[in-house]
Amino acid sequence: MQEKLREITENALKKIKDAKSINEVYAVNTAVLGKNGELSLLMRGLRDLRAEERPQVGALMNKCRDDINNALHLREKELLDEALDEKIASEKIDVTTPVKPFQYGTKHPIEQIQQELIDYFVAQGFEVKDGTDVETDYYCFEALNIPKDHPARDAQDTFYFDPERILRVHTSATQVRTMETQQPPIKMISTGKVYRVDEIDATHSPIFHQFEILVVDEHLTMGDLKGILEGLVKYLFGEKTQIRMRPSFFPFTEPSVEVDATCPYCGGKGCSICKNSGFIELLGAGMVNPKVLENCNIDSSKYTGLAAGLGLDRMAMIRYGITDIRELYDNDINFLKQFK
Ligand code: FA5
Repeated sequence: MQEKLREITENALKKIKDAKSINEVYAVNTAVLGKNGELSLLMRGLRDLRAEERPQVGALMNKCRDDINNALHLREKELLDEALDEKIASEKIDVTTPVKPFQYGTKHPIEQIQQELIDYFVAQGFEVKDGTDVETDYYCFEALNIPKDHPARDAQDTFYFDPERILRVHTSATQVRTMETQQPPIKMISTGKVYRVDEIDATHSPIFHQFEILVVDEHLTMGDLKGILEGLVKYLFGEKTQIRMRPSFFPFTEPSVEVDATCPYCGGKGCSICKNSGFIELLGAGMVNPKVLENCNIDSSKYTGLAAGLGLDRMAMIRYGITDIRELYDNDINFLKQFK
């Protein structure tokens, strides 16, 4: 039996040493130490030995089993380490490999113009006033001299939560909120999303963006308004740009004007962008109606105000030659990344 034991052990140790894979190691384990393995079967024969032989042979068997077990674990660890080393070597990162350039987004054209206008006016001492998208009928209409039955409401119909709470139709609501809480002199701008029940077409969107200018002080005139707007169009479209004021109507300004600029594409000669008129429509403006000042507790016998409001979407369309407003809302990255 001792001879057989030595033979099994030597064989097993050799096979373990020669094992080239973890599976070969596991196979030796099963063949020798498994339930029906060679050594296990031999150990079962221990009970057939004479009583005085059993302790010595038993101890030898245990030693052989331990030697084989240790050899198995050692070889298993060696092979696992080798596999890990190979894996690490094969996965080495080549830091010199050129990487794909990271795709940075670009500022949306509306955001670009909005930021440029904010920068321009803040540099001239205007304060940026925040408004809210959800407004009340009072701040959007009533306080701006547009009572419930006024026809001007038709052109500025909006979305109602209830008869009082609405989505704001213009940034002019922020004028009222500012004048209510601040006495002149006031020099403010306000910008953001506005909403109207307008059919979608190439120049109309139910959600669009406005930029509002308001100055209230003593002795302000249409001359001051013209000066501010001339400075603005020259900043946006170049020094040679001229403005033209046409009489218009807004219930909250008196007098009111529509302001056009000489076409930045043809310089006023006439082209397809300006529909051969030489001018492009830019914004609405006027002197703040004294009734609006009084609604906000500002003394209209002492102070006058000038105001202007423009559509940022239309401004972006003019600036970048975009012919359909819907392109500004399609989120097509290839379209948007042109406007860096
Ligand atoms: C107003 O909203 C006035 N609050 C502007 C104003 C302010 C006048 C201060 C006087 C003093 P209007 O309804 O014309 O005015 O809109 C202003 C601009 O918003 C328009 O010139 C146009 O550029 C833009 N606009 C109007 N409706 C839409 C629309 N559905 N989609 C895109 N842009 C629009």
